[in-house]
Amino acid sequence: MKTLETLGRIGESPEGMQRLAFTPADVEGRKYVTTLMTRAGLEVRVDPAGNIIGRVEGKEPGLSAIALGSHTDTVPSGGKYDGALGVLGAIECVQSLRDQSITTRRPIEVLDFTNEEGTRFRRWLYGSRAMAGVLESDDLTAVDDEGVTIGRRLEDVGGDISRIQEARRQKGDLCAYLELHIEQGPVLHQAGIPIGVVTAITGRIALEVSIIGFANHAGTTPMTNRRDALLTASRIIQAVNSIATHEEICRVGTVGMAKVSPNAENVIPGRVDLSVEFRDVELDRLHEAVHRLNGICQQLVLDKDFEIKVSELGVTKSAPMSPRLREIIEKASLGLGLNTTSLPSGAGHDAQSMAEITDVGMIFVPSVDGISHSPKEYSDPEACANGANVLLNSLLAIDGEGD
Ligand code: HGY
Ligand code: MN
Ligand code: MN
Repeated sequence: MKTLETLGRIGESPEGMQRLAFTPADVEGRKYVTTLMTRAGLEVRVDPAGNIIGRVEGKEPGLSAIALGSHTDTVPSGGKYDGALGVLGAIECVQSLRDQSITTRRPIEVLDFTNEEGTRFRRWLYGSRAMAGVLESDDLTAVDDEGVTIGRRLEDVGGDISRIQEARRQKGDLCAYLELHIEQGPVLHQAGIPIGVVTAITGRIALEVSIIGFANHAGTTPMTNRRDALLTASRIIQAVNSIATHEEICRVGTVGMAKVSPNAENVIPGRVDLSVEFRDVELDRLHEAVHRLNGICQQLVLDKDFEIKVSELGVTKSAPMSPRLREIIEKASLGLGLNTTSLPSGAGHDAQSMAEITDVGMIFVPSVDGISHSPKEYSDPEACANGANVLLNSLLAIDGEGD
């Protein structure tokens, strides 16, 4: 709890956590994590994708490592537990083993992934996708809203875009990846169940929708002679919501960002850029949602004489969790007298990238009132300790496999 509170003060503001990837607060948070890793006896390195990797060798050389991790970047005005609990909980496990002079058979790696949230470049799970070898070409040339390239930002956190392929780990490097995370939803808290064993992580399609109308004088332009980009954008926002609610084409649809130009109260908006994301565990439902949105935009172009561009920024496949690790997490929880339930994750996680190269398992602990990506995000000390203990005992069970 002490390390969570200390990290929770790095990048804290009255509106919540502002420790966005590549900001000075992110750099400071990474320094703190590195100090804790070193104190726990981990050998620390930063890979070309900026991922912080702490490693301690095991008793038996040549065995593949067990990895534990998550991320420490936050969304704007976010909470103190999303990601942080998983990284600090993992360090706590290694620290506890060291305090009790327990050396595992296998090496252990603690991972703090770069830019999991993807807020600035609209490309999430960045560090874990680099480690899994699933970055796409646009991921290497992305430019943020200040016109700075991802390559330049990576330098600020010790990365090197020219060598980013070296961040890739091969299948077999790791024997398992475990991630402790807050649920970020209401299920565990409402049911009063302390541990969630994740079954699968949702898929997601991220889009940019640009509506180009015509900026004109708000006072002199007749209502019948306007191409108001924000008015048309409001119809698209309504459509995104309806695709997921009334039409039930996919599980959720959200417009989280809207950039209005020229953004002046006395100018009819000439252009609006919207972020759109759809999520569902079924990829074909995501493609169907995009197809439906494209149809609605084409109709608006015909009716309203607008230019509307829909560009796909990224598709993230859903990932099933390993049955082997689900059983280990389940047994570790029950062994600690902690009830569990199995549930899917509506949030995305680095574990879904790591599923490309190793078995993955996720441990959820309750989020009070299911709130997350908000300064109101809270998990109580007992929940955090339960999660860390299940993580530690799952780690030991994996290490004891094959005996
Ligand atoms: O957006 C998400 O689902 C995660 O918090 N990155
Ligand atoms: Mn998040
Ligand atoms: Mn997270």
